[in-house]
Amino acid sequence: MKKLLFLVAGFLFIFSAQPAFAHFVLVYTDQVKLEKPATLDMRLIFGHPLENSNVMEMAKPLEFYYVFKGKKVDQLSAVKSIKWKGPQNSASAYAAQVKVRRNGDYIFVCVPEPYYEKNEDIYIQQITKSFVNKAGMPTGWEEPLGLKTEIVPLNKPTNVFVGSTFSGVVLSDGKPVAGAEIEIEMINGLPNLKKNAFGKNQIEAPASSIVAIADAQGVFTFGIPKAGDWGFAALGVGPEKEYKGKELSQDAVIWIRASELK
Ligand SMILES: [Cu+2]
Repeated sequence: MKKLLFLVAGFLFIFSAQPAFAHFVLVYTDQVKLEKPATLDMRLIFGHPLENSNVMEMAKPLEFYYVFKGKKVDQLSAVKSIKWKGPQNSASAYAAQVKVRRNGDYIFVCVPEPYYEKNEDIYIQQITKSFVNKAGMPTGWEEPLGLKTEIVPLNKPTNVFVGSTFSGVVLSDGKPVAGAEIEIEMINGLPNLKKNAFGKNQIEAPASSIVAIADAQGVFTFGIPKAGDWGFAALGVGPEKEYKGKELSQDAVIWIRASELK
């Protein structure tokens, strides 16, 4: 009996020791609404954006590209290794300079190498999308890209306003995922691309994670309470469940930019 109690206590300890906040892959650039041709200064980072705690090591992504009017434009050769600083540590991340000339939607996709999470003894792979638009012309932000798993936006992701809502559909192998669990975070410490560092927190992170559950059609909605970059991570929804003999959580992540109506 004593032994059993010990075991139970041990399990409780393990579970309570889990971090309250999720990991998020960030595909970040300062300006997502462009007027003129530009070279985007982009960063690929793996961290805890709301808590703004430790930054995690990121291996070179397996894929990095954008989709413009249905065409995939590879950007992996533009990716350079950097160190990214958080308030607690620094870790490997990536920078890329991406030229944008034509008007329309640029949908960026990062497919990272699965990350081994020691605390849980599992691999995590977050297939991540973010959006840039030039000249306000819509050219397909609402289209699925045919990724293994992805969140398809139901609101224009570069033009969401505080006090309105954002909805998305969670897809795995192109099919809606009923009841998907979605963790929601904003980038609390604004990224400083000159210093390659997160800034100071703008708000106090809530004591536990913000979560939405998708309905039977795989749709979720969230009311946007503050301007900034909001990330949505549907956990473990991807079709691949195993990597190197261990459990794989293949997640779909989407980033949107919300602003205040003035
Ligand atoms: Cu973490």
